[in-house]
Amino acid sequence: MSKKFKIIFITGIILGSSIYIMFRNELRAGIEFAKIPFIAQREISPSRKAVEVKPWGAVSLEKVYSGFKEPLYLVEANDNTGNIYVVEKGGKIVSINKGIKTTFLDISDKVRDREYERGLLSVAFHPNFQNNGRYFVYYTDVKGAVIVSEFNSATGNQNEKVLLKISQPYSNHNGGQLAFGPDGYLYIGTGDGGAGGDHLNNGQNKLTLLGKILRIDVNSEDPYGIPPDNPCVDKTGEDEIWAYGLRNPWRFSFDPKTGDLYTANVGQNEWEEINFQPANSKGGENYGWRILEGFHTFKNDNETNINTLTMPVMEYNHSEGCSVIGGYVYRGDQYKELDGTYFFGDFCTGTIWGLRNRNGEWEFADFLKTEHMISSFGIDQSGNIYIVDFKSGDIYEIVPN
Ligand SMILES: [Ca+2]
Ligand SMILES: [Ca+2]
Repeated sequence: MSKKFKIIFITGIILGSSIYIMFRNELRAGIEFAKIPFIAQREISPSRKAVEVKPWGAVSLEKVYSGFKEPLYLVEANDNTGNIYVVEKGGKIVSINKGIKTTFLDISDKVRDREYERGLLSVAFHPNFQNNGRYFVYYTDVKGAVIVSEFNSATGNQNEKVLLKISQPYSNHNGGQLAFGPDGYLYIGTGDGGAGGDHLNNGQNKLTLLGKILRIDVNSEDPYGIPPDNPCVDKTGEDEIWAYGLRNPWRFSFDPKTGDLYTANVGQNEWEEINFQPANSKGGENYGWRILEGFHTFKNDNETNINTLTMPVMEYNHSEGCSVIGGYVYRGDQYKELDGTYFFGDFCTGTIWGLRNRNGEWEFADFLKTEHMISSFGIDQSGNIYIVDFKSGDIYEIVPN
């Protein structure tokens, strides 16, 4: 073999293996690889902000429910009934109470779920659901557009009221989280529209609803009102925007005690991140995508001053996972040592981490290594935290050892 040929041959193998690793990770994450451009010239530094420590409590998983089909989410309605609601990707919400399952909503005929990241993605119950029966769902419709719509428990799958319809340039990165904040507004996480590298630059563009966290008022106008203190009201940008610069905030949640917002933002090819927004935030944070992936420059074509961006509080590399799955802050009564611990995980490796702020410093620990394909975490009215296993259809509770 000539020297020149050897170099070409070895380069080919290295390039081939990197592409294979990327392809495998994307496939496992259920992300379309084909449209992802090859990114070169990355600045990689070891920064991950939160410091790794030993777990500050011992937990294990206890199987509590099973038999769901491709479950993606679990939540309670805080209506004192004890009903747990599990969202199935194909378009059903199943309620379970004392082991009895009931189909709560079936909109399978409205939902497109052929692709990995499409389907019925989450539900949020109105804070006054117990009295008004109102709830909100997030799904991709038959044409692939993201829909946020309202239903009422009194009328089943009839009388759908569409609040938002956001067309999607690609099938992946559809966001999917709905949650009511402590302020009573509905927060909505949208993805950057898909493909790879956010080549349409939606995350940084405030004239699109893609790549954002939105905040709307479902208690004022029809179908919804804009909270007057949203950051883009009377300024350039869509009035629904609360925060921007996100790639795919698949899951976010509010600390049930403090109201702080934790957003897990799924990364491109290298870094998965957790973002923290204190409860007293006025919104308008730029979480950096596509300028940054985690703490690292991804594509800063306008030479944005990165000091204007809100950095994550933690990141991890694709050597430890492929797709971050945001969870919840534990505020239950069972285990005082874990009070204030934000549990989250990874879809590919099944690792479950805990993250907390202690005396102003962020620290994290590996709490559990599991074999589960974690699609989501869930929480009940008592603050117990669950994991949803997409593959087996089982639900596990995180319990103290
Ligand atoms: Ca505006
Ligand atoms: Ca970021």
